[in-house]
Amino acid sequence: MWERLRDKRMADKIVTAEEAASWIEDGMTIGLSGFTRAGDAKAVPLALVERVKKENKPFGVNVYTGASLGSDVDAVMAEAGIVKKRLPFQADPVMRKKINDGSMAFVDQHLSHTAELIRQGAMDAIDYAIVEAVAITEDGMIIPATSVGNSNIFVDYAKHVIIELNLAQTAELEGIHDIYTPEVQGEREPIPLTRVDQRMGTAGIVVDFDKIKGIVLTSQLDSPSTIVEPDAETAEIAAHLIAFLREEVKAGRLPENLAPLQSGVGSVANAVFNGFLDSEFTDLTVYSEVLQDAVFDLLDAGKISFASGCSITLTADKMQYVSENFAKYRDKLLLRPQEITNHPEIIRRLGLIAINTAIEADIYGNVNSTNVLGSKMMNGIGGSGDFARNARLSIFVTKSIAKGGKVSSIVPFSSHVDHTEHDVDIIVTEQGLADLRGLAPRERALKIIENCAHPMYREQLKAYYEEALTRGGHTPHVLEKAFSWHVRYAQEGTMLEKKAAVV
Ligand code: 0RQ
Repeated sequence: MWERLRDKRMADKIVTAEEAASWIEDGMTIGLSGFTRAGDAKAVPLALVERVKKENKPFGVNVYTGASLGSDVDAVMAEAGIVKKRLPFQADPVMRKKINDGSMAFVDQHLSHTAELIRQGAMDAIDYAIVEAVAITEDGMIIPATSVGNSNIFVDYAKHVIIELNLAQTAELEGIHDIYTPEVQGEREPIPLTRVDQRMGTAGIVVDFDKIKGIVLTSQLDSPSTIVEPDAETAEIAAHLIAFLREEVKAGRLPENLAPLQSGVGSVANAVFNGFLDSEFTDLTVYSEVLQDAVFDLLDAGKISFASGCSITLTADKMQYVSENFAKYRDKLLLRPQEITNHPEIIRRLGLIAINTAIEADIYGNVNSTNVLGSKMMNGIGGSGDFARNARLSIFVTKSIAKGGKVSSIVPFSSHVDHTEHDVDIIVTEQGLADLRGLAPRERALKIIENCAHPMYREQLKAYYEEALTRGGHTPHVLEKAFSWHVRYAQEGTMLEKKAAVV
């Protein structure tokens, strides 16, 4: 243990998870480490739930994180009803249910914004930062585990800090973090990052010794991701995208090793990255938030030369393999705070190719990534907006239909808009790819319908568009029918019109 807890002054601060949890009071705000199941605080939040259950008194806290948590922490906290407000991202079915029945408040925030809002003092101040670490250095610096997320800003601004020192995570993680925190706005210098593999910060989070209230020793690994293997459709999406990128290289708009790649979470995004395995592209770089399985497959295959992210989120087998063989990845990886991985300044400077996932897109290119049928929260916008607005190429991928064809992912009007038509360059489905750059709305509509919609919905979309044209306008719509597809799905269980269903 002492090779992990190298600052001997800290010895007196070791406490049990139960004792640390006893410090958290009703009405407080806690900032938990964790980004897409990686590097999350596990022991203290779970001990807190147990304590509250035993006490059986009204209790609620605001919970800020990097992104989604693993180890059922979100599920258990939501189930116990102790979360008053949660931000900036979650991906848990139990929590989703509470958010959608209105019993829990959720702020769906651009992931790069949380740090700025905390710095500005524009949200409830953090009482306790609870962050996972793999080591505490001789001079008291916190070495995060498999994610950085918002931990640096939580530690900076919290009144107290609790460290969960995880002895089961590989100690080899030390050395892959680059912690850089921008100054307050108005006094800020340009962020000195011009290359994906560049270091500019410290190896860990610098913390005021007196702020550390407790250190809890833990030994639980991250919970594995549940990515579904690529299927025929996601492989087709990848093939369309790679063919497009090939043409961009031929046209001289991209270099042969492309530009730094970003990809969102989920099965589709992972499958798209998998598509690079069989492609001619090499010497690729990644500047993303989540590093999923496919990134490590591409590193192994020698296709990716360097990957910068904010968390490492892997399936069970991959996690074991990567942990046991971490030495071979160490000089090809960096983990940074999410404020930096998702920073508009850097995304624009590096000229990223951003690949994110849509729930639905409309005929003009507005994308919904969050609210099913316009109102039911799925996970959250995550970093997709940070990247889409600022990338060199903003790409959205989705299967053309969902729910066995009862839902078309291309609709007349997106029932919720996360990414406006102004932020969407390319839409790809298994049917094909629509390059929307430089196209006016009326040019976009036909391209999206022809290239991306499923054949079973194409005529129905064309009929809507033709009727819309009779009303005129820059972005023609039949407003009273714009959401009729969603209404039909809610009432009849399918977006397909009856006459079309018979054909
Ligand atoms: O539901 O599992 O109940 O069948 O949505 O859909 O096709 O499995 O896709 O796993 O890639 O997730 C957008 C949710 C896609 C995800 C989203 C239903 C579908 C299924 C999942 P079932 P798939 P994926 C990084 C960047 C957030 C934004 C982002 C996501 C379920 O990628 O949360 O990219 N992104 N952030 O059946 C109704 C439709 C539907 C639909 C799909 N049109 N209507 N349901 N589904 N399309 C994240 C971070 O920054 C951390």
